[in-house]
Amino acid sequence: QHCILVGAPMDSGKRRKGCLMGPDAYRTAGLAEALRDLGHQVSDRGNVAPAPFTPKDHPKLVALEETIAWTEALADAAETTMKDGLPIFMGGDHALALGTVLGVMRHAKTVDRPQFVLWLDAHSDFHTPDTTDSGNLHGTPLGYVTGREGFDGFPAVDTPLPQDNVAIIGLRSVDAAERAALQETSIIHVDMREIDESGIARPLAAFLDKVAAANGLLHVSLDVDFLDPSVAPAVGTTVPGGATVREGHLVMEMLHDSGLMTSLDLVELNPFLDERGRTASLMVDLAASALGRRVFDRPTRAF
Ligand code: DIR
Ligand code: MN
Ligand code: MN
Ligand code: MN
Repeated sequence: QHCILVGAPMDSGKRRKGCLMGPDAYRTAGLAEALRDLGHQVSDRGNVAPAPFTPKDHPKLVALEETIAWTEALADAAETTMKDGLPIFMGGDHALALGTVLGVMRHAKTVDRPQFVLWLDAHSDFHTPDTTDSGNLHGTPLGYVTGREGFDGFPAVDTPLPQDNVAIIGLRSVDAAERAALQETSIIHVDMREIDESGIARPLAAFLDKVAAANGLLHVSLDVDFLDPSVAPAVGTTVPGGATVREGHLVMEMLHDSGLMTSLDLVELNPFLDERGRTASLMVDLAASALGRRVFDRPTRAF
């Protein structure tokens, strides 16, 4: 496979700064080398920059104009790189997915295949600029790409992502407005309780079967806070009770076995909050599992 690394040092999706160091942390932690060791061709296209913008003060929203500018640039970058291989977007905060998911959706339309999105996150990121309490637009990308209203000034989402094509796994922090909206949708939402009760493989396998049956493209958006803070502390929005290292690898290895993943976001890493790059290294190991690193081959799925 041709893996294309794209740096997205976007830091405008929330108040706390530091995610802009994410792309270089992944480079330092050896993401390209890890993927090459698996036999992949790897190119690093450097970092994307936002389109020009003029910041304005807003009573609630943080860095709206900058976030819109990044969305435009990243949508273009995503659409372009999808033609050439499997893009891995090295974030940057989760607001980068406003652009990357829009871009992969545009690409999916040109190849006439349905787009699916797997969101691995403690949070549902289903706000709109109207419903957010924090004003942090990293809490809005799933609202945007599924066509919720209120995204004035952002690129138009001509063909929204169907709710049925989205699964969120790892949930344990959902704001009241998101919860109310989400429960009205057909978006698959798997919380930590369901993972505790049934295991993480079951809901993931069901979703992957759905993607395969539709011959879909699959974008995976991995938020560092999907993982438990004890193993992945370098993120500004830690929530206790997250996925274990083994659950993370299981998800990634299943994604590889499925052969379905066509693009990947690595988001919310804030290297400033870490010691010795341990969270970056874990994220690199997870990405390697998604691209084929394994202990033994498993020719058939066990469930
Ligand atoms: C939080 C989002 N619900 C908010 N937090 C996120 O600010 O609206 N953290 N996405 O990763
Ligand atoms: Mn998120
Ligand atoms: Mn999150
Ligand atoms: Mn909130």
